[in-house]
Amino acid sequence: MSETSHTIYTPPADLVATAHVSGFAAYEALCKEAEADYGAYWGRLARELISWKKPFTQTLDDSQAPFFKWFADGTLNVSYNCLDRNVERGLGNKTAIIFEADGGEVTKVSYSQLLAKVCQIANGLRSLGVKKGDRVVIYIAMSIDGVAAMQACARIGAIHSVVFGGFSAQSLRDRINDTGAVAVITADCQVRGGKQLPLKAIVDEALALGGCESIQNVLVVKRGGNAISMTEGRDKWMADVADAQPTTCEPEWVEAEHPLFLLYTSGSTGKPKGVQHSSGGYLLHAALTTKWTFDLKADDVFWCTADIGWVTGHSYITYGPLALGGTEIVFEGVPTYPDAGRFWKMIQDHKVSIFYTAPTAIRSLIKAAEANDAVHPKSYDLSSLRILGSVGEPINPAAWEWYHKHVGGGRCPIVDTFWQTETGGHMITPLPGATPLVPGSCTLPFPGITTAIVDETGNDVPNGQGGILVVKKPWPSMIRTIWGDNERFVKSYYPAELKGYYLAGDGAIRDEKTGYFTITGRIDDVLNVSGHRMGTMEIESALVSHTELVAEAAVVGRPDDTTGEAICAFVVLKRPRPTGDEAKAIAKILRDHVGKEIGPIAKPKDIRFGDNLPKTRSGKIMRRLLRSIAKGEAITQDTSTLENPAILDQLSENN
Ligand code: 6R9
Repeated sequence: MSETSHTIYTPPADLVATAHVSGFAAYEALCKEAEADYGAYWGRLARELISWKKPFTQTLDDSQAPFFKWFADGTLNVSYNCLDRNVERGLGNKTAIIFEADGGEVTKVSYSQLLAKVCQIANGLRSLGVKKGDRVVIYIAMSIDGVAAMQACARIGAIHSVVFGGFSAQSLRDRINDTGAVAVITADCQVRGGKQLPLKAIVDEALALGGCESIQNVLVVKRGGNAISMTEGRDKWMADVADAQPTTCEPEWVEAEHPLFLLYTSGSTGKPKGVQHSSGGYLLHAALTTKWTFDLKADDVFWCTADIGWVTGHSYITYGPLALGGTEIVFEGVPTYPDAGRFWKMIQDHKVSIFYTAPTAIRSLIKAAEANDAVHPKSYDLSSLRILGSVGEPINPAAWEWYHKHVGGGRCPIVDTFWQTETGGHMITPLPGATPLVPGSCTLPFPGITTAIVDETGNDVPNGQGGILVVKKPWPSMIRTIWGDNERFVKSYYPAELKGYYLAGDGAIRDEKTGYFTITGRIDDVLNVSGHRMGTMEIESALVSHTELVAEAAVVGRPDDTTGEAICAFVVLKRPRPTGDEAKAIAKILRDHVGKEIGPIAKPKDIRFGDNLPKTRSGKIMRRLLRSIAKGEAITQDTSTLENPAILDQLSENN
């Protein structure tokens, strides 16, 4: 359970004076406008923020709920909205992206240059036969090329699916297979923390695993110049495909509901879900939240530290800031290289004014700063900052206060933004010039978003009483379906007992007096490790796929000071229970195996071996007991249904 503090921070007067949403009354007025005529509210904003090729005549179509449609008879192009439109309104020479490489080299591109690059890639993709509706998997590190590749797909109506560069060949294969992609865009390598890590070689490995027969082309961006193998007929250098192409490219005008991208995320079963987003509704919310939550203005320098492999990178790097004609940072490296002052140095060097990062990064940088003044924010000039943001997991009040005081100099509001891959953009968040802040609370719903807390039957629970977080009405940037699995979409997000509300999968509580929301954590079998969603079942399947060693495995989370939650695995081997050095050696083999199956982020921190797992008489694993053991707590729960009580002592021993 996360706690909230009781200190209240009111928005700074100078910010209130100039903010897009200025003062709490303005926030309330927007909420009222949405409540009074929901369709008209979203319709107004969709006309104001997006250029439509063909204007829509209907906002929400709920005739096939929960398969909602927004702005369905309108047509647009997302890349046109992010690039051409800005050039047309005179921002051609404005810097769109300031890219800082791992080693510190800086490259800037203007809106005109980015548009030209995107057009060349788009033309290159078209020349290879990639067309509207085709899926393109992007497996590349943080780069201008990565953002441009996504925009190029959007330009020709191809549906991108970005796979985070930390995922293994097996995970990449599974995603390529599920999307049925025709092409992969990758790089020869990625550079992180001074090291080159392979990308193209992993694509080769993924494709060799089989099941990726739909792939016709692999396009490789040159990053490190490392030796790679090229398969004749299939693999091409991006430069050879794109550089000679014209720098203009007619956009594909697509219907608002045309899928813009698929992004895989963990659910409570083993198989990741391909979350499908639309073009019109998604772009609207990405742009609108960037405008109101971050109060983005023409002269801001915006920096979202997320990777484009996660939804935060999609909405707040590739789409939102560009749709508004903003200037943003794209950073290739890691926060601790060459030292843990890197973020602060970059804020100083680039005069960043809006900074958006994850609690896990803040917590690890606090530790480093407390140990070494040289990497403490006080050793840098951070006076350019005006707004700070947090995303991905609950931010504990102590980390919030530190972030506010030492990074924000006590002047900058922190927007603690609650949202999900499925929601496309912010759902519950303060607006910096409007909402008084309480550390540990994501405060109130974004105007027009109808979050609520209910019980198992969908009835509202009173403030002060925790429950299930739902969204009562559909909203423009919501998930449209799980790619290829409408049934799973309905089951996961619109369970029959919840009265047609969207089920977020998180628990939450509202403050009795203020109605402020605090997220209390997932209510399903999904863990949040350093802000990354990991399904316990996914990790369990990875463990049992080591068929030589593993008979059975159960995975739970336990609280961790830095990463929020840590993965703890209980494993029954096909051989006698190991102890001491043998246990350590096998734990390493299994950790590496999970790294290979899913990716390094899924490696369990703790692996414990038992002769068995605690089970009910009907054979169900009692995870609540495992959670207590993982935390090192005494077992106080009822164990009367447990078939094999002695196993608890054995699993509690550290081996
Ligand atoms: C954007 C993103 C979604 C899950 C979500 C919740 C947790 C995200 C949060 C937060 C508390 C916040 N979460 N933001 N919990 N406070 N401000 O992170 O998407 O990777 O899909 O994760 O993350 O548990 O359900 P995603």
